[in-house]
Amino acid sequence: MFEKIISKIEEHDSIVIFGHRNPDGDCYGSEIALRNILRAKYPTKSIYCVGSGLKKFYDIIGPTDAVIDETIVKSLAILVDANDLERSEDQRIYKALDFAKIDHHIDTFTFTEGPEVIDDKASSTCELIYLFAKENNLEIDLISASALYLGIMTDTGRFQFANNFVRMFDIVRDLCDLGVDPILLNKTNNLVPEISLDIKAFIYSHVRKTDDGIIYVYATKEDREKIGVTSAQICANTSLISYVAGHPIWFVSAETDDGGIQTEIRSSIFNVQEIVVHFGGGGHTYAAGFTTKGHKEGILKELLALCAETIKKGSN
Ligand SMILES: [Mn+2]
Repeated sequence: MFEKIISKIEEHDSIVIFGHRNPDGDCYGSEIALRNILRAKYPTKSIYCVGSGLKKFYDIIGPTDAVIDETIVKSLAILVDANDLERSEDQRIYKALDFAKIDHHIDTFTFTEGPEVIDDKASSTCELIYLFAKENNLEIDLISASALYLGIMTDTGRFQFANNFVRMFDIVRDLCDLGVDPILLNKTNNLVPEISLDIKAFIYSHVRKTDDGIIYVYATKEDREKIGVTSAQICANTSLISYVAGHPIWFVSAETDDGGIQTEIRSSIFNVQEIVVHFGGGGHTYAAGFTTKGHKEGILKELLALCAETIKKGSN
């Protein structure tokens, strides 16, 4: 499955791993695990990963690397957990010498720079990194195992969502066998900053509903500034308005600093990935997101109309 990726890796002496903006557990976990696994196999190559990572896990899983431009221009860039270069958090990816990609988002056919492995049936990119290691007989050390566990745990909503539960639990079992401490990782993941109380208070007091069955929250830039958080921090809270009976689609939108709108949308039964594609977004069938610019009221109206249409179509 990963033959083309491994031959690209063998071609290059310098490799930099990139992930998406607002990195989550799967993005950060994939980057760290892939870096460590490759470093162990190729001790003479220079191998790094970049991006802001998840600081609360640095004591357990460790930080990403500071990499200078001169390194990137002579490196193979491996993009993980993201559709295309545009979604990379570190936009210096465009300067790289060569490219490869490993991802589990629904293909948007926007990565054309090199070989890629996409499996949108995989629970997480971490699951794919695990399969990559197994296929190539690469050793998974304890930190990499912890990083992979983190990605699988978070991207599956704590083992709730998967296409192949047997494969997912087989992998998780093996990671536990390698010494992963699920209680520690879970506790660390649960830890939230005090400001999350203000975000929750805002979300719960600004819920809007439509007759079509949509539940949503819209935060203006002023709303956000009053709390002192980013649009990404607001949008990370879709689970607070999830699974309300009679409301099969829910989303959280927040105005960005540069005049755009960021949205994270979820559904229990409808394909919301098809909705976000209209706004240049991507993701998974039941969990997707986008950031777009334009006339704010117009975007919200269009988004609500597309959701209503999706519910109506699906209910017929
Ligand atoms: Mn992911």
